Amino acid sequence: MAVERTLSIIKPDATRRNLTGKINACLEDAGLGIVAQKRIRLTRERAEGFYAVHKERPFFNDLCDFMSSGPVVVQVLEGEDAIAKNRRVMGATNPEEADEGTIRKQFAENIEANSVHGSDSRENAAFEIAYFFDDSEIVG
Ligand code: IDP
Ligand code: MG
Repeated sequence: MAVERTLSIIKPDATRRNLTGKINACLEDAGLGIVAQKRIRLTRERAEGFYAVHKERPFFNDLCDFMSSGPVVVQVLEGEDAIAKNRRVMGATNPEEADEGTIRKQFAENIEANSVHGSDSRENAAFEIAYFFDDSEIVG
């Protein structure tokens, strides 16, 4: 296993409920370092660009509305096997199917408002990190 970086987003349902600190604690307790972080409000267009891979999916429009409905916290996580590790800590997309102890099991409201995003591959992690961060903003 290698040290990797992955893009994480704390979604509007979670920032609205003041869950940023609790979610960050889950990430850090799992051994993921938060090496960059900022709270921003996505425009509809920026959300569409981020989720472009999903543009043919039936939930795309609702998802882009949701992701631009309030503040998000975008962050770069770093650690051994960080991409897969973060996906394990997040839990399944649908919180009803998520394992006990995962972020989505503990905090998600539903399959759309599911509190966190995490990159699913090295290729997507590289694209998604560059979508929000300059190299100079990432301090490992
Ligand atoms: P992931 O976030 O677990 O990787 P994806 O399939 O990549 O799941 O979907 C991206 C996001 O789109 C999900 O996190 C969720 O917010 C939303 N989403 C996925 N599937 C559905 C659905 O069936 N209905 C509504 N929203 C969905
Ligand atoms: Mg995904």
